[in-house]
Amino acid sequence: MCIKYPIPEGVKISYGTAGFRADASIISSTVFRVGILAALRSLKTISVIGIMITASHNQISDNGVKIADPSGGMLTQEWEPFADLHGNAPDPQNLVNLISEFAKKENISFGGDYSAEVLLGRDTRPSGESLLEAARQGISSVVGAVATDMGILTTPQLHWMVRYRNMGKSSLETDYFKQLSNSFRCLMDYIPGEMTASEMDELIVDGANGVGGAKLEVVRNSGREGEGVLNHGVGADFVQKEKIVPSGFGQADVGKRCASLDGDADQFVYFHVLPGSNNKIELVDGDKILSLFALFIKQQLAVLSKEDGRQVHLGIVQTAYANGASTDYLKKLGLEVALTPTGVKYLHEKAYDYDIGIYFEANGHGTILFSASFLSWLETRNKELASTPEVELINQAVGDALSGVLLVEVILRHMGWSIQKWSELYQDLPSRQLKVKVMDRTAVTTANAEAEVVKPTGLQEAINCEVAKYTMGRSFVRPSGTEDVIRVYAEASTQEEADNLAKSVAQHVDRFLGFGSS
Ligand code: G16
Repeated sequence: MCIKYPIPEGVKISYGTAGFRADASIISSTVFRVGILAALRSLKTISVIGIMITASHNQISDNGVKIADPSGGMLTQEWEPFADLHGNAPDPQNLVNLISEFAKKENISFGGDYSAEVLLGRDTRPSGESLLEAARQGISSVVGAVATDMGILTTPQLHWMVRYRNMGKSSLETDYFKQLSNSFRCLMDYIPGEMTASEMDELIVDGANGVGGAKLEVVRNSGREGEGVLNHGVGADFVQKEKIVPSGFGQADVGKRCASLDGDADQFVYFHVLPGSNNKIELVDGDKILSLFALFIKQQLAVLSKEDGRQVHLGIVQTAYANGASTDYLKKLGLEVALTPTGVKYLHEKAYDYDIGIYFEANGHGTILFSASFLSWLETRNKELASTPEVELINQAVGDALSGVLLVEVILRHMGWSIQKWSELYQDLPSRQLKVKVMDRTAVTTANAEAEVVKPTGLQEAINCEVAKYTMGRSFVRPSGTEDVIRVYAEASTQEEADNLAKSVAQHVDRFLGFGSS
């Protein structure tokens, strides 16, 4: 095997929250190896696999790679340890040995009747084209494997294409848009009555200067010439963490319904601009999107239960970042709430436990999953309608900002709610998120869905002491799986207290693991 992409001296990139991610200048060798891995996965599953070249919410100089499994979800967690070893295999001999050992263990045979097929997509990052080429070279180094370049796509579009290809359905980008727009129109048409002037208020979208912006016609921060830099002061991650307007928004937008997508359009949040010169916003984050979806589905299920007596197991999945007020609200609605570690790969898996599983991270990454048995029951029940637009609108493969925004718009219209009314569903507890640069983020290990630090010893006790000083205080720390930082989350009864708690916990993290700059 000819290895055109040797690993740069001293570089080790780990498989993280959503694949591999690093500065674009050092990641081509990893992407090449992921190409091989995806072809192996395709041979193993006798299905089409996807590779998405993106670093999502990270700065423009980073890039990365996500792998879509046959269902359209993330690569199975069982293969992550191999991905880690394989992605860092130093020399050609070592790589070949690893592959043959793994292929033997997994019963993967080369040169059989089935040829591996991998769909490739990339976002708008300048490094995307050459990294896509590295992936293609990796794929074609496996005998007979075929790489198909699907072009510049959002991450959820690529995942959707993989899912639909494996279902034997047409899976072009035009099919994706047709499905979303037809089901959106159909659901809007179901809603009785004329729209009032306030309901017809436009939605203003911030495209993060990324691929989501490029896919929309009317959008701010589209990423087109002169609009600004990807994820720089724009996008869902910035808006959710900083709680201020993204670039291109201001006082002229006070009160209007606005949505921000992230850099690869798999996360989204809503907001409205508050009056005053400090550009503050009222954030409607992933927790509130989840609560809106949960409330709506609960209402629809109550109708079904009355009409057909059908009991449906509805479950909610969140992470430790979920605002405490959202979890209280969902529990008060009588819903079952489960917590998993951060990463849609964990939430998605948990959501399969229910007939309908709704999962969202506070950062706006999530979707709704319907079980096969519930869907077949629904399809039989709705056979006179010949379709289930509520299901078709929702991307079952992965969180999808474009599909999610359309679903929010349908539900707000159905409820007759403004963004202000939605935002008042419950009052968020004030919170603050900080990042601390450390020498080695892997020195932090956690337990209990990331709510507790196990290592380094003594850090959890220090956090407990800080939390005890505040009313309704809560704080946790965890290593990011997408950036080289430790993330700190704190909430308390006032913003000042949440800020102070986050700051003092960040100081402890710095004292235990950092450079002593806090
Ligand atoms: C990825 C994951 C998300 C996660 C986010 C941040 O999103 O898919 O589940 O919340 O990273 O992860 P971390 O806190 O470990 O850095 P994306 O949109 O960046 O691919």
